[in-house]
Amino acid sequence: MTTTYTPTNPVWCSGCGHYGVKGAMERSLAQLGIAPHETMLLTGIGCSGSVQNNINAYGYHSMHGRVLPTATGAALANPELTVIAAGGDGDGYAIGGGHLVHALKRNASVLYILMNNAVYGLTKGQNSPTSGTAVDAVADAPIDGVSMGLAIPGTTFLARGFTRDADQLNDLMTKALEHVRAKKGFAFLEVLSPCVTYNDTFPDWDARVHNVDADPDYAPNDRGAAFVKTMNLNSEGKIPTGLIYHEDRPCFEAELLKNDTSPAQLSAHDPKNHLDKLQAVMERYHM
Ligand SMILES: Cc1ncc(C[n+]2csc(CCOP(=O)(O)OP(=O)(O)O)c2C)c(N)n1
Ligand code: SF4
Repeated sequence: MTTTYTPTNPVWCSGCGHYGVKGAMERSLAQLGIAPHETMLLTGIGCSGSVQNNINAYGYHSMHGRVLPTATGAALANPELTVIAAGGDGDGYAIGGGHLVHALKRNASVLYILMNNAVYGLTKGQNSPTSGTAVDAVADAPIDGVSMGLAIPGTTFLARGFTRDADQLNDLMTKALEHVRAKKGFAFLEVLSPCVTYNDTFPDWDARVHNVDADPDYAPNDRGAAFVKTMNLNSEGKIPTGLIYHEDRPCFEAELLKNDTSPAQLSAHDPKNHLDKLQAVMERYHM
């Protein structure tokens, strides 16, 4: 008997930016001909994380902030899968911030989509690491994912899209998926995806985005120049979008196995050989 999995409809508010992320994800996967059985989508907790319920692929809903280690494990365990991780700015820049830094540094072949709405949507409107000006009464300086990504030496693919510009977002997501499929490592795509209910940033972001893809002098393979340009844009109150940085170097999986691809080493990484250990761990959690 064949079981067909039909994704449910999203539960998001009308006008939520996350619809645009879901649309771009479906469009890019279809354009590249990546089938549902070749795709695994893992997500964090948040309105953003619920995208996992609505994409026809293998799925896993991780604990809040913990999606990246789990996604890295999936990519290492089954290199034939296209592994996509997704979550919000609370998930990825607050509780999961350390994991993001190390995922950039490690460069395993995973696409990470961080849906930035500058607020905690699911828990009803608290300040997030990117809120900046007050959602709550107290404002502090916002984290900038682009500056952070450029500052980590391991970063190989860094981009920022905006759900308002569906074609650009689709293009960036396709490029990011190609990077991951070619085993070039970790692709970090931050998407400006406004929360229309608790912090409607559409008007502000509409006025401030600056697309570096449209600048013929912008060189996404020059980290230093990218830093200067994006920092200058930030200080002018602009938000850089587009392909910010791209570099070719071996991914973590290639580095891990390059010195030893003997059957013993490959077998040590084969999850089928560890089912007894997994069973023992699961037993410990039985009441
Ligand atoms: C360990 C843990 N801490 C806190 C929470 C509560 N919590 C659930 S979602 C969330 C933040 C959601 O914001 P974000 O990640 O930005 O996603 P959004 O809902 O805005 O898409 C928080 C704090 C939780 N579920 N687990
Ligand atoms: S609360 Fe905000 S982030 Fe959550 S579904 Fe509604 S608009 Fe989207």
